[in-house]
Amino acid sequence: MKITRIETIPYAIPYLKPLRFASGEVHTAEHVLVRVHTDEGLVGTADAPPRPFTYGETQTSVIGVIERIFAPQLTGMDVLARERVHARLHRTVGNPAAKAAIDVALWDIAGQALGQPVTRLLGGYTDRMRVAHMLGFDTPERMADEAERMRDTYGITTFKVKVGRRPVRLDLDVCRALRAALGDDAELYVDGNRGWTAQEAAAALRELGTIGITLAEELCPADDVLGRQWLVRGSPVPFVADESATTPAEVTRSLLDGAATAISIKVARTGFSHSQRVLFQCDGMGAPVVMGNQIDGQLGTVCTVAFGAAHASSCARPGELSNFLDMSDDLLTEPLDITDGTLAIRNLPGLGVSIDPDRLDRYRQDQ
Ligand code: MUC
Ligand code: MG
Repeated sequence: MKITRIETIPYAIPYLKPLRFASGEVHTAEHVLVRVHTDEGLVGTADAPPRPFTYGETQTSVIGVIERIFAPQLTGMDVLARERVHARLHRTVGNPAAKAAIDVALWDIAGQALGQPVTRLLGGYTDRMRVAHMLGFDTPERMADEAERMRDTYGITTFKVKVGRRPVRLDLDVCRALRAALGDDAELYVDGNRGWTAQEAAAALRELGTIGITLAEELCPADDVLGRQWLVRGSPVPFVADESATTPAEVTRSLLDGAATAISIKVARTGFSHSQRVLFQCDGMGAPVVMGNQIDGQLGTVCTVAFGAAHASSCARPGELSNFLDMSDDLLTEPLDITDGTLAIRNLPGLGVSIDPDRLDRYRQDQ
């Protein structure tokens, strides 16, 4: 089966409330729907969420690199020859969301062709994951209200709290308010998106120790090499690399250099193939992983749960699978359903998704 065409459709769906964090904010999901067509009529689907503030990609760059560089190189190639496809893709540096979307779409086609869910092809470990909800910047009261609503409505009891503001006490007040509102049973962890210095982060970690957190993510820039190593050495909880370790090689460097002791895996930036490389590397090195969220809609979330549930180590802790709840609408025909704090895989061939044509017409920006 051969690739005949790669279609890119820009679309925009507003958020009900913006997600704010130390390195940026998102008001509208301005993503690109990627469809890989084949000579046997199967079509693979994937979502590319560009994050200019983190990886430098935009909707225009995703469409440009796929149309001008990747599609001409991949047209005519065997859908199942993923290693060869990746060798072509990686002649071009960067562009993680564009490359990941092509990889995901190829796995979707493989699953459809074999009549098996992608999650089974990846590893088939279990059928669901516990969900962690990501809380963007707001006042302590509003963040605590949101967490309580997520707990009461969806049964979610794990929260990733965005931190990295100045003064540092703004975020410490939030964490205290969350602990008071949710009690001792809730799990809290923090993500600074590089907003603090190593020194600010070290002081915050001392306070956070009394509140009780389980992970600390990107509290200071990894490029502050010595400061970051010093911080990670003294951290009382696993220190997660997210945007500073986005390729298998960066993950190795980060773990060996002491810039992190745990890794966030995002299917939106490493697809399924390279997410698996990262995961197996972490397994081999004894580093825990978190299934992260690149502010994904439902299609991206289907991919994250498919990957997370496929392996024991990727579902050992809750995955960040709920931020699509903040979107005003979505493209999927069958919406995702979080119950009892868990999200189930789609037990259908491929990714098991279909795109609602009316909604795509409403939100696409190219017509
Ligand atoms: C995260 O974990 O940092 C914020 C920006 C992005 O690309 O992902 C989010 C969440
Ligand atoms: Mg992060």
